[in-house]
Amino acid sequence: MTDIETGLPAGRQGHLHPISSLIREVHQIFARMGFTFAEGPLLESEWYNFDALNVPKEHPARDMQDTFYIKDTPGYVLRTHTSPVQMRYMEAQIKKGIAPPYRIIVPGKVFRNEATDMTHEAEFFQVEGLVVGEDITLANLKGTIEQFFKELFKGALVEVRFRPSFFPFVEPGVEVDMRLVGEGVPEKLRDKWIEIMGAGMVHPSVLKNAGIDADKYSGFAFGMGLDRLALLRWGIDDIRLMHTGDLRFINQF
Ligand code: 2U9
Repeated sequence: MTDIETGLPAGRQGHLHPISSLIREVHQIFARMGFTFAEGPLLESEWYNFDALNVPKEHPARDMQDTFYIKDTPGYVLRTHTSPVQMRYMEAQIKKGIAPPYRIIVPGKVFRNEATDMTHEAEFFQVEGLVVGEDITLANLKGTIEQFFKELFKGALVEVRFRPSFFPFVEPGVEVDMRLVGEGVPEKLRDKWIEIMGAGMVHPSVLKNAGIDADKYSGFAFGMGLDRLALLRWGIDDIRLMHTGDLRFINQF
C-alpha cells in the first residue's frame, strides 16, 4: 500500500511538524472569514522592517542586541516580524490600482538577536493579520479574534479581553488575553487569563506610507507567536523543542 499524497509506502510517509500543521489550521480558519495568504522575504530592508512601520530610528528594537544586521547587505536585516509583508502587500495592491478592502494573513519565520530560554528563541514563527477598509473599528478586531480562538480551541468557551498597550505601528495598541472555560479544557489552561497576542488599529502614518488615504480607510492588525500558540495547544513546556528536529519530540504529533 502506498500513501495517496506522497507515493511512499504506508507508514513511511511522515507527517507535518506541529508548526506547519498549526499554520495550515490558522490559514483555514481565517480563509473562512475571507482572508487570503501572503508571504515575503526573510532578508528585509530596514525601510520595510522599521521605517515604513513607524518605528523610530532610535527605537531599542533596532539595537544590534535585538536585530540581526547583515554585513554583506548594508541596510538589510533578518526580519524581526512579518509586518513588512503587509506593507509590501498594501503597496503592491495600490500600484495595481486595487483599492481596499484588504484581508490578509501572514505566517512566517522571524529573527530576534536574544538569549534563548524555555520561552524564547532567536528564530521563531509568527502569524500576523491585516484588515483595511472603510469604517473598520476595534470592534471588528475583537470579533475576528474571538471567532479565531473559538475555532482553534473547539469545544471550549473562549473569552477575549483587551488591555491598552503600545506598538509604533498601531494606535491605539492592545495586548490580547484569552481565557478558556469548560470541561474539555486541560487543567493547566482552564479559567486562566493568558497573554496571547498584540494588536491594534493601523497607525495612519503606516497607511500613508503604503499610499493609502488614511482619511477614507482604517484598518486593524494583530500578531502572535506561533511557537507559543503551539505550546498552549499541545501542552508543550519548552519552546526550544520546536526547532531541535529531535524525533523523540516530533514523532509525538
Ligand atoms: C502593519 C501594521 C500593523 C502587527 C502587530 C503586534 C501588535 C504584536 C507581537 C506578538 C507576539 C509579535 O510574536 S510576537 O513577539 N506582535 O504585538 N503585531 S500589532 O501590526 C501591524 C502589522 C503590519 C502594516
